[in-house]
Amino acid sequence: MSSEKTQSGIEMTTGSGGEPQQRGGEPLTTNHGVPIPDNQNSLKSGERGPTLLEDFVLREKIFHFDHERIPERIVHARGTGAHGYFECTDPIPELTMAQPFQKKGMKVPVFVRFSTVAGSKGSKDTPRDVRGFAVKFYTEDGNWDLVGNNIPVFFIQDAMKFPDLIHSVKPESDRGFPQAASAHDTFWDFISLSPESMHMMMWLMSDRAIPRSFRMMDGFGVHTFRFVNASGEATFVKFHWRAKLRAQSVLWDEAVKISGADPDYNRRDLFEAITMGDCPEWELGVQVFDEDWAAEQPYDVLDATKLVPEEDIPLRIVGRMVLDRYPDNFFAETEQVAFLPSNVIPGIDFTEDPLLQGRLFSYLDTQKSRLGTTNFHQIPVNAPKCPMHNFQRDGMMQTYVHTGRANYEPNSLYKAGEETGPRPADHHFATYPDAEDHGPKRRLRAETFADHYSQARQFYRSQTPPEQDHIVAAITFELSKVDLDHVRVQALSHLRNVDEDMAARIAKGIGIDLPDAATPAKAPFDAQISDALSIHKTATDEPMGRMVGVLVTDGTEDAQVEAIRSAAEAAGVRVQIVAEKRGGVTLESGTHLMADGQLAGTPSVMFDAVAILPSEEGAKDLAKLAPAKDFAADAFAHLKAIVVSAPAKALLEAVDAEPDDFVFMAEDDPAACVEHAHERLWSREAMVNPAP
Ligand code: HDE
Repeated sequence: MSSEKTQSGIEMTTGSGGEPQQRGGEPLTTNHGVPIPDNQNSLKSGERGPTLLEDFVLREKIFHFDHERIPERIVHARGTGAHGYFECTDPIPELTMAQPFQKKGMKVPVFVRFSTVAGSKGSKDTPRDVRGFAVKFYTEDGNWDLVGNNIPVFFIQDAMKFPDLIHSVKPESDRGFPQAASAHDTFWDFISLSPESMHMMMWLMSDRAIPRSFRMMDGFGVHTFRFVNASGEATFVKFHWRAKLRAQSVLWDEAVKISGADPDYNRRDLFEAITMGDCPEWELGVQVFDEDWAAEQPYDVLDATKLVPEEDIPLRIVGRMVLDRYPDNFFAETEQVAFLPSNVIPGIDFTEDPLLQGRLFSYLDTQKSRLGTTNFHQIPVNAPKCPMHNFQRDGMMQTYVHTGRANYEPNSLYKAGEETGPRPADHHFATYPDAEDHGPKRRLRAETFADHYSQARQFYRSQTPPEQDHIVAAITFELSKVDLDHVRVQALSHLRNVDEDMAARIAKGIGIDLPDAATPAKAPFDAQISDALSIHKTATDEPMGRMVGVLVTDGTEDAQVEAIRSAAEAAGVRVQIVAEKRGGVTLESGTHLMADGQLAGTPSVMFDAVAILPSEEGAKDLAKLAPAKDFAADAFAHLKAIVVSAPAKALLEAVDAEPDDFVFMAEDDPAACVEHAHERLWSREAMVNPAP
């Protein structure tokens, strides 16, 4: 923000985009700069008389308010964003001339938006859903948008099917529900009539679809792109964002309860982490391969329902991304940011992936309907940070004041110095001249796209047993929400081709007979197990970035709280104090401890691990409170590490929580809740919530 005097001496206060800022204290004006005396009362004829039409102050205020909302994104409506930077750690000029990858240590500013897909803007953060992971790099060669997801494959192979896919998952058209949910008839109907979706469905029914935090989520460019180097040589490339805190998820029962306790769970987490200086970070890995290698694979690299296993082409880490600044204004930045997969820069090019090709049109098109003008690129968050020149002019909401006479090319006026003209360029985006003869025009699906089950099977079989249990439980839950029998049967007929045992467990869970298997377009094969596909097998062994909840009462021992706090500080773990009243408690020593959350509004689902530290008297009080019992029961059912003071054992007993390896005595090991904050005791799950 800056303050400057105009020639006439008027002081202008502007933000980074040149927009007016309200700092408090300045006289209020209309949008046209007229100072106004009163922003609270409309202009009336007499003290109790009618409001006058001439009140332009009132009319302008209401007029602007009436038009504050813009259409929400047709998909990915609910999201949150942040500014940051990408830093090159391993330059790859031999592979690409893309500017972010040229020099070690070179930093490029980025804006990132994370989102859910199906829900409306006002829905919750924790539905079972894919998460968007869209990154805008503001490079010296223009904006490059890597518009990805937290799942490396997609439901469909051809953009032609996208409107149908989205119609099927959105609230059903006759009744307008369910909101932000895939567990309903129309979605499963579409899915089970589109077997190409089976691989993506395995991911969607896995824990990947209920991330603990955006900070603990990997991202993927999904499509195969092309890298092009300065000599014009191309290779195929796939992009992966790998979270520094590694991927972690919540349990389904937690997700359901979090959506009630804090529908903004993921958004708040990102905001708090960044504003507290705990800046989230990802590595960017690339998988690079050539056309010959691609031609030998049992799948087509142009098919977005397939991934390239990391065991076959390991990730080469080329940089890191840090998000270090939350937007100043949610609407101006996060809501108005417009990502375009068609935004590529010299060194990055598309492939013939038919899903990607459709996206190249859709995103540009949708911004016009969402942001209302072809000039959406002038909105500060969308504007390139490098020089930009062309002869496109005018249009709604034109904010540039183009000067000079020539608004066309070729022109000779430029030479006369009246117009700057296009930037002289020996460095520019040149489409990779794919020389392949693609044959006659036809509407069809390539034969090489026909195997719908092998990678779905590979994903399922690469999971640990608890992860497989979660997939079985998720599909059982979803299909139990499906009312139409034939849809369940259709779905199960495909699931049999993925894994017989999984399908049998789901059928048992629903309580129906296993139908015949669907006839595959191409017989699946057993691909090699890929550990990289499992969250559990690639999990972190550090609790950094997690949050511990400490439930206290009057008389709680100071030393126990202190031990947790100091262990947490050393480990980069956050601690929140929870008490019956927000005003806090008086500890054993007589010290007052303020609470960060009121017990009734801060259930244990908000934390990765908990400590329940009541005094003798406090434990008796807690035993009478339903939220206290839920706090303990849920922490136990959600397989978390629990530290308890001796009196709190009674609370555990009251909720039938049998102490096990993840229940620790505060007298012995108060910091255990910090040490195990990134872990769950999976063996407890069979006891408390067995999968079918
Ligand atoms: Fe999108 N998608 N998409 N999508 N998508 C949109 O563009 C679309 C697909 C993704 O935070 C829309 O600006 C088509 C794959 C993200 O602003 C829209 C197809 C992947 C975001 C659109 C796909 C994505 C969007 C709606 C199939 C992962 C949010 C608003 C051909 C690689 C971006 C907008 C943000 C948003 C179309 C498939 C990711 C309608 C036609 C595959 C992260 O244009």
